Amino acid sequence: MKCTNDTIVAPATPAGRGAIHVIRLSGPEATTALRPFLANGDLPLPGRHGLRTLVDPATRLPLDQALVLSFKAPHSLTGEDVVELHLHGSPMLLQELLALLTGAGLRLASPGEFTLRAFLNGKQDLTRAEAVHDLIEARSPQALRLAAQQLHGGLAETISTLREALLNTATQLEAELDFPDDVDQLPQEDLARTLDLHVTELARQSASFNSGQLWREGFRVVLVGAPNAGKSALFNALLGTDRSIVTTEAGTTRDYLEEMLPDSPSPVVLVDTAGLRAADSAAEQAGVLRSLKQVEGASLLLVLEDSSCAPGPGEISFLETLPPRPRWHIATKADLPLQRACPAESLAVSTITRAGLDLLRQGLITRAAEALGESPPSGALTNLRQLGAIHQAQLIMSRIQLEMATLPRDILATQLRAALAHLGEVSGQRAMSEEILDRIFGQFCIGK
Ligand SMILES: Nc1nc2c(ncn2[C@@H]2O[C@H](COP(=O)(O)OP(=O)(O)OP(=O)(O)O)[C@@H](O)[C@H]2O)c(=O)[nH]1
Ligand SMILES: [Mg+2]
Repeated sequence: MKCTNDTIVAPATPAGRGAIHVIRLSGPEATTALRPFLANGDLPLPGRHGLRTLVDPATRLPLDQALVLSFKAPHSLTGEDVVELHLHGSPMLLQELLALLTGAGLRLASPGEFTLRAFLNGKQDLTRAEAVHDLIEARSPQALRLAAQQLHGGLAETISTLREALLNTATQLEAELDFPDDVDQLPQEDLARTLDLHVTELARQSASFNSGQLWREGFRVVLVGAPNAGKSALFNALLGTDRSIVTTEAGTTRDYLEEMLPDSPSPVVLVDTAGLRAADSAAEQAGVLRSLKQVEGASLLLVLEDSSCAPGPGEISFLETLPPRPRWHIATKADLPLQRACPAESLAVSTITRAGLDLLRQGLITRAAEALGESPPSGALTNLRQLGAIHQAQLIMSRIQLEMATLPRDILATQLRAALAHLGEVSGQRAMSEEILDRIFGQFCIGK
């Protein structure tokens, strides 16, 4: 069990030379532990900052002139006593000071531990904590906007509205049971209508995951086709770099590669995959399985066919059995003589003459923009953890809906409470296991 009431310390800025480095301390001993490091021993008042000379406590030799910020519990980021040291951006100084602080009894924080404490101390719900992580990790302006909206409480509010509605129904049923003389029983048809509304709202919320993912991860364009169809060459041509290996040998690409389409106003992620065929070797088979996994998560499939040769054995049937995803047929190697009848709607491209490449690039950008829409979806789910919790609530609600006529109302009320608990997991209102919290906060960087 991780200790949550000791005092932790960590750098809050990336390592390396720069203008400043920030070190954070949080916990009951934050101010006491720092005092020996101050030349004249005085900290700025809580909520204030001040320039201080930092010294080595043993030798009293100066270490740096630092801006010191002090916060008193509960009025701080973590809800605990917090001190921030804004130092000059020297990696050597950072290393030395951290060694002295940990030597003085402070514990080096684990990744995300400051945010975990903020969550445990009720300063931030889980959706906002996850938004901080998404904000830091954002790879596109769209991902940044979505994270900012979630940080502002977009998802937390939506979940709270959903919970409120379910809670009203649960409370009505419980009141009927507890005070049968004072509270009228909700007619069966009204209850059915209310449950329908809850189920519809939950379905809407779970569907919001797709648009949330699009804004967070980008529009995923997966290049698929037989070995040697020209996927890696096209991937490189769209990126403008030699990112993927291209050879005349069939079966060159084994693992998938992904990169953002450069200079695209909407986030487009290009994914190069291993060629699809009934592979002989275990390594190639594993590559094919990975390609199929990528197909599952695709926003759009670019289905490539080499127009300069006849289809290989089983090639077309392999492509036809791919899961249903929006697709765009591409006839590759358009600079060579045509040797096969590609689908009529195919776009002919060549990485040698660059024919069709601008059209393809523009088409991808347009499709991505259409899929994403103008503004970030309000209150959308953005990760699988949140989606899992909503799915659990949906499962229970669908069962209640089906069995409503036969289930006694006290059981209905208990089931509604169970669905409510799952909704509470989204923003962390329900007690969470240490394992789940570790999984969430362990993705953060140290010092966050
Ligand atoms: N003439 C011509 N050759 C091309 C074109 N695109 C790719 N090639 C050639 O086709 C061969 C296979 O290209 P790759 O891009 O490696 O094919 P792939 O689909 O990635 O193949 P795997 O990784 O084995 O699945 C290479 O020799 C390329 O140089 C093109 O537009 N025109
Ligand atoms: Mg390849």
